[in-house]
Parts: sequence; C-alpha cells; structure tokens
Amino acid sequence: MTKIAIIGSEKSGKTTLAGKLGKKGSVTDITMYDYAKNDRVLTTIDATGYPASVKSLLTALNLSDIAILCIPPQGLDPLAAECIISLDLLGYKHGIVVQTKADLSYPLALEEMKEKLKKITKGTALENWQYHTISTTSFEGMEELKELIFSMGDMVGAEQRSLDSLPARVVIDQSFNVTGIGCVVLGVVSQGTIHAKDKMVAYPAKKDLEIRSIQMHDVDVKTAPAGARVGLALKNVQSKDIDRGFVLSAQENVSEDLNIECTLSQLAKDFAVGDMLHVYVGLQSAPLKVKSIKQEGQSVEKAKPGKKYLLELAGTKEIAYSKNDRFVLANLDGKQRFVAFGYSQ
Ligand SMILES: Nc1nc2c(ncn2[C@@H]2O[C@H](COP(=O)(O)OP(=O)(O)OP(=O)(O)O)[C@@H](O)[C@H]2O)c(=O)[nH]1
Ligand SMILES: [Mg+2]
Repeated sequence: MTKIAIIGSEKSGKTTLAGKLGKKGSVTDITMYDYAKNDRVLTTIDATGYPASVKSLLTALNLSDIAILCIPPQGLDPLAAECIISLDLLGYKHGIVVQTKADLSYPLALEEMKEKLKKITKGTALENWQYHTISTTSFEGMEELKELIFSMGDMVGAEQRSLDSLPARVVIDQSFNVTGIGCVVLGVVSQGTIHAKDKMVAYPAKKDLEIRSIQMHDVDVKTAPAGARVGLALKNVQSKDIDRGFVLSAQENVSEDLNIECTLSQLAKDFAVGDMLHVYVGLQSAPLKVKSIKQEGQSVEKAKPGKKYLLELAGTKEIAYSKNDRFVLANLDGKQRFVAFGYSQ
C-alpha cells in the first residue's frame, strides 16, 4: 500500500497527474485518488487547498510516504520554493522531483533545469531524491513514473516493518457517522499494529473507545500494520467526538502551551516575543503566542534565520503529541510562510 502526495506551485500539472494515477475519491482541502490492482494499491493525495492553506500541504504530506514535487518548464517560483522548505523542515525522506509538461520543453532545457534544481536542493531533505520527466499530454515518462512510485513504495513498506512493534498510533483525517454502524474514521496507522477489538483512546479529547472492525481499501481485515491507510468502525464514541488530527493511541501528551526546541530555516522571516505562530504536528494545528525566546539559556527578543532557540509558546487549543513528534512552525503573515521545525521539551 503506497501513499503519495502531489505538491508544487500553481498550474504545475498536479491535478492532471493525480487524475492519471487513480480514481477521484473524497474531497476536502485535500483530494484523494485511489488505485488498486492485484497487490498494487496506491493512494494519491492532491493538496488542493494549497497555496491558500499551508495546512492542506502539511496534511497531504503527513498522510503520505512519498512526495511528488511537480516542477513545470517555467521552473522554480516562490511557491515551489516554499514546498521545498516545508519538505526540508519535515525532514521528508522519500520523494521524486517530477519535471512536468515535458511536451512544452525540450531535452536540453529539462536537463539544465534538473542541474539547477539539484544545486538548489543540495543540503536539504531533497538532496538524494530521484528526478523524473513526464508529460500527461504525450504520456512521455508516465509508465516509468508509475514503476518508480511502486518500487519506492515497496522500499518504504519494507522500512515500515520496523515500526510494526512500536505502540500503535492512528492519525485520523476523517470522521463520520454511518447508519447502522455508527462512528467510522479514516486515517493512517503511523506506527504499531492495530487489531479489531483493541481498546484505544482518542486524543486530545481523551475518549476511550474500542475498534469494532478494520477495513483496508474496502476489504475487511483483522489487523493493520504501520503505514496502512485504514477505515475503522469505532465503539463507545460518536463521530462528533472525533475531529481531523485526532490520534488514537494508548498514551499521548496533551497540552495547550508548548516548549519547543526549534531550528529556524535559513529562509525564515525572523519573529519576536509577542508574535503569533502557527504550530503543526501530525494533522493538528493551533495558533500559539511566543512568550519567550531563549538562545543557549539567555533570553532574547528575536529569533533569527538558521539559528536554534528554545521557545515558550502559549495556546488555547489542546494538542496531542509524543516525544519524538516533529513540530513545524509557520508565520502565516510571511511571504514564505514556513519558519522552523522542532521538538517539544
Ligand atoms: N501541455 C501540457 N499541459 C499540461 C500538462 N499537464 C497539465 N497541463 C495543463 O496545465 C494546466 C494546469 O494543470 P493542472 O493539472 O490543473 O495543474 P495544477 O498544478 O493542479 O494547478 P492548480 O491546482 O490550479 O494550481 C491545465 O490547463 C492542464 O491542462 C502536460 O503534461 N502538458
Ligand atoms: Mg490542481
């Protein structure tokens, strides 16, 4: 089961590509496309709410294992750069830089663009990503891209087996009521293995529940491993008790305020004590106010690009997280909105 996110700047060919990789399914601020044939199962997520919403971009990336960054013949623009910064802050491991609309360019120009992109992404999470050229008009490179996605998917799947034995966590992206069944949620097992009849807790609301049944791509299963996209029928809760971003788990930290040790992107705008930042973890987000900034134990007024700080942040919305969860910080007033990544202390 492979899960990919298609991202990039406006009119870079994202939706046309997504449409070639599966059948259109649910639409919110992300649009899902499904494909299943024999043992090849693919979920493609188009971050349709981006660029208006950075949350759409982060949601698509968090629900996927492989990112497809679309770059059209016009090359990099500020939004494509913002996508690269988000991938770098997330420490996103697997992806392909796809040069789209090859029919509108020519081989030498595409090769030059690739060299330029390799230079720009040196030292970022994208440093060792593969490059591939396609056209959804002439179909050039499309079969090869599918093969590449599935072979990367197999590799990611093998990596995920090391997560199967961790405590189970399921990140929820949809919750609804089904007549005769009750609360049904859709999400991804981010680590561990879940079983029908498991008792879990929905965080941050701390609602006790039981997994009644599990489906993977509309097929009933008894267990689901790390990396699986699942539909779960839940007992003892109602769909209104569970929102997107909730985590089903045995144990999570829950708080409104956060202390985060963070590293600012080289391309971030600086921020100061008193500023509002948006904090993202998994599929959750919340606005938090910067109460204090410390650099090597000393209080400072401002945080500057490329540097490390300990932030004291005050919020009003409960967030669920675990020790190793990576937080991403954004300043929604900025031109380039992503600011930093960090971990709670
Ligand atoms: N010539 C050519 N045109 C393409 C190709 N792929 C997409 N297009 C066209 O490019 C335009 C944008 O394509 P979309 O797939 O909507 O791109 P997008 O990135 O989803 O665009 P937004 O969601 O609006 O940002 C459309 O008019 C497409 O028909 C291609 O391979 N070749
Ligand atoms: Mg689109």
